[in-house]
Amino acid sequence: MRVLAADLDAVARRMRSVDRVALAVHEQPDLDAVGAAAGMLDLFGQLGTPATLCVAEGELLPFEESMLPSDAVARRPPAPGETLFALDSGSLPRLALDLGDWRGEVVDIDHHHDNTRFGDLVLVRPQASSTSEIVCDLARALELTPGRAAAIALYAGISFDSGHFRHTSTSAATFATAAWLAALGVDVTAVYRELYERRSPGAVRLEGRALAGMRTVADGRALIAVLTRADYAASGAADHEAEGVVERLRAVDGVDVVALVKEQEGSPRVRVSLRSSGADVSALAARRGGGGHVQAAGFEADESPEEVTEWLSSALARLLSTASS
Ligand SMILES: [Mn+2]
Repeated sequence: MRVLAADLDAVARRMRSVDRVALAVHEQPDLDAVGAAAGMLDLFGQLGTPATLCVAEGELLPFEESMLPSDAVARRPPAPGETLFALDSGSLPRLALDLGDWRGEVVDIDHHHDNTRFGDLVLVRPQASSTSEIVCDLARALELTPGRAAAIALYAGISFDSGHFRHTSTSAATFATAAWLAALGVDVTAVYRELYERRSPGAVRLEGRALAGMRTVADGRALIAVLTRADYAASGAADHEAEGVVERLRAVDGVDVVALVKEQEGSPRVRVSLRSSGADVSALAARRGGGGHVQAAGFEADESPEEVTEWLSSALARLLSTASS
């Protein structure tokens, strides 16, 4: 594929001229992926261009019922002749989509610093808080304002990816965009409640187990928490309910890197989430075939939680002994 540098206006121009659109998001889509997709669907709707969010069978879209129009989601690959807008995905294989033998134009819109620049048109802004924020930039370049439902989804996407406006990716532009969305009628309190205050008792119990068993590495500069199937069973929590744990670990004073090792029900056996306040955890994740952002990354492994934890302990001890302190 040709790789062209594209600016915001080039992608906005392409959005105006394209005939038929397939949108795609990364596997295990998060709220930024869904928010960006909802925003793009709304913009293409206003432009009068047919657009469908194409997702592989079995991929769960969070808040799908409330944030995405039901007739805009299809469990199929892109159709011939559709231009594929890939959202929030660092690479083509990471898409929650089996492209099969589909070939066509690809537009890559993302904020991951390790994005492989895979599209015919590439709009990658690593400094953006979220792909949802970039979609808002596109809306303004097109002189369009998202409808209220799309504005809510975009605001939710920004809130989610920025850790509710506190990660280092949160800039003045992020706040300006959030203000713009709030002015479009987003009830920011309602979104906060919906995103962060709907935890189940099981999720809180699960967090308690993870925190109680956490281990310290490198004199407390790294923390590792492990959740096994037994922890999920004892707390009565579902797989996706471990989300708050890494953030809780990260809030500990004097900690540079935190890791959460989660044992899965099926395969891969283990998923690891990494967060840091400076050290490059995406490089660490890449050594195990994973990736992500400098300060937020992850990988998967088929070893036992214990084996992965041992590997992490020594890798983190090495990383923090070489990193400037
Ligand atoms: Mn994102």
